[in-house]
Order: sequence, then structure tokens, then C-alpha cells
Amino acid sequence: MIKVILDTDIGTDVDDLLALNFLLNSPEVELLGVTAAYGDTKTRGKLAYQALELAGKEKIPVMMGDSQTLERNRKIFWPGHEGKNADTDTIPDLVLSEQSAVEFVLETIRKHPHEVVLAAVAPLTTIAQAILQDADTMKKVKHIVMMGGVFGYDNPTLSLPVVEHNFRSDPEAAKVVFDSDLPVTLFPLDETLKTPFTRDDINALKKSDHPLSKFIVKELETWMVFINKTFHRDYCHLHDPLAVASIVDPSIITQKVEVSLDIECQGILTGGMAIPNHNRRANVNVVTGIDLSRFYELYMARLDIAKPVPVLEKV
Ligand SMILES: [Ca+2]
Repeated sequence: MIKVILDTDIGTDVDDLLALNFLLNSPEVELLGVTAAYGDTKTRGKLAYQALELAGKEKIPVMMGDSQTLERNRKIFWPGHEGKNADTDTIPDLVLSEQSAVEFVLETIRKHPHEVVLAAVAPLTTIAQAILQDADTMKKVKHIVMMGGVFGYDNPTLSLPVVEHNFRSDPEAAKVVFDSDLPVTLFPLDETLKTPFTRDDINALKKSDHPLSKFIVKELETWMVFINKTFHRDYCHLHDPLAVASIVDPSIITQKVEVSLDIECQGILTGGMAIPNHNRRANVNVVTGIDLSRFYELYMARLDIAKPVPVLEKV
């Protein structure tokens, strides 16, 4: 089985919850822990716990990351709906581990050197702090599979933003991670925006009686209200699920470019921009092509946790 830690900002965009659900429903994966990153990490942690409990997996530990960004001065993006559907105020603090997210990541990698895959689907504060605290241990991570960044390599309409949320939210943290030379597979917005999740998909999930599926539907409906109001559209995207699905089936990736990345930290409009640096050893595989039908086939088959799924043979 593939040992995975999910580092997540679960609770704002519902895609983190959809990624967690996918991992929980993947027999190829041993989810060692969930670390909550960015902003009110207690609320995010309790939300993750709620999902684990509904899946009957509450023994998987949940750790809180730092509630501030690496340089302590970045504004936190917080729409305000986070945790509302889980009623996180009523969940006792005791459900969360006393260990910090950073300590958990380091201890787990020490325990399982070269075996742990970090699924990094949030601003990179926790992972940067772990690198700054113990870079030698972090060198023993097997792989970091990440959602983040945007490049515009296939965008003649110039409709993509220049920066993506995870990198923009804590650019200094992203810089530490990309300066560290650790092996990263990066799913940028360019690819993850190819994965709409529609009203029909939500309606299909509504047919499930599983308590986790019912909870996910509630979270999806809350998110869709935000999406409607903010972006004037009626679908969301499977950003984080696309990245974590590649842990189970790497054949989802059909094209990638090996580069080293610099992160812009100072720019007023470009803070968090990822810029290829061809003067350093390439350590990042930027995904530039995906097998979309394979991804949907795998993801949708595992959406309803009540349904047993076969183990993929090649894993
Ligand atoms: Ca996320």
C-alpha cells in the first residue's frame, strides 16, 4: 500500500474533501494522517475529523498546522462558510492530535524513510516549516504530489489568472519548498481547470445513503452558492482530487515537463507566481497533459464510499 499524508486546507473549496474521500475509498492507499493547513486550522482539522468519523476512519490522526503564513504577514482568505455544515464548534478539541502538523510530518517520514507520499493540496506553510526545521528528514520523503501554480502554456485566450491560490496565499512557503530540491509532481491550474464537477454529478451523489456522501453533498451545495455568487457559474472543479488520483494511478499523467521553479514573493500583482529556472537541477515534474477520461473513470467510480472498489492491479 502507498503511505500518504494529506496536507489540506479542507473547508473552503470542497475539492479537499472530495480528495480526502477519494483517498479513503482507495484500497491502494494507507492514509497515515491528515494535516490541516492555512488559516483557522482547528476548524479545518475538525472538519477533516468529521469526514473521517463518518467514514468510520476516526483513528486516522488529524493534526493542526500553523494558523499564520510563513512570514506571519499574509492576509488569510476566509469566505466564512468553513466548518458550518459540520457544526465544528460542537466538536471537542480532543479529537485533534496534540502533535503539530510539522512534527507529525517529520516523525512519520523518520519512521518510514523513502516511503511517504505527501499529498500537498494547500498553501505550503506546513511543508516549508518542516523543511526549515529538519531538511535532512524531508529529503527522505518519497514524493510530493502537489496542486498549485498556473503557467498559461496552453491559454491563447489569456483567461487564466497569473497566480494560483495555494502559491499566492503563502509565496514564501512555496519558495522554501521549491528551493529545497525535493521531488515534486505539480498539477497546475492549467490542468485542474479541465475537471468540472457539475450539478448532475452532485445529483448522482445524492443517491448514496452513506453518511459521508450526504455530508459531502451538503458541503458541495454550500460551495456552489459561493461559486454562483463569485464566479457566476454552476459547476466546481476537481483540483485536488486530480492530484491525489495520480498517486493511485500515475497513468492519468500523459505529459509533463521537468523544471526547477522559482517563486515570486515580492510582486504586488504577481506574488506567488511560479517561474521556471533553467539554471538549476530540475526537480519538479509540471504536469502538462492528462488522460481526462481515465481520471473521471477512476474518480467517479470511487466517489460514493458505500460502493466497494477493486484494487488497481498495477499499484
Ligand atoms: Ca486545497
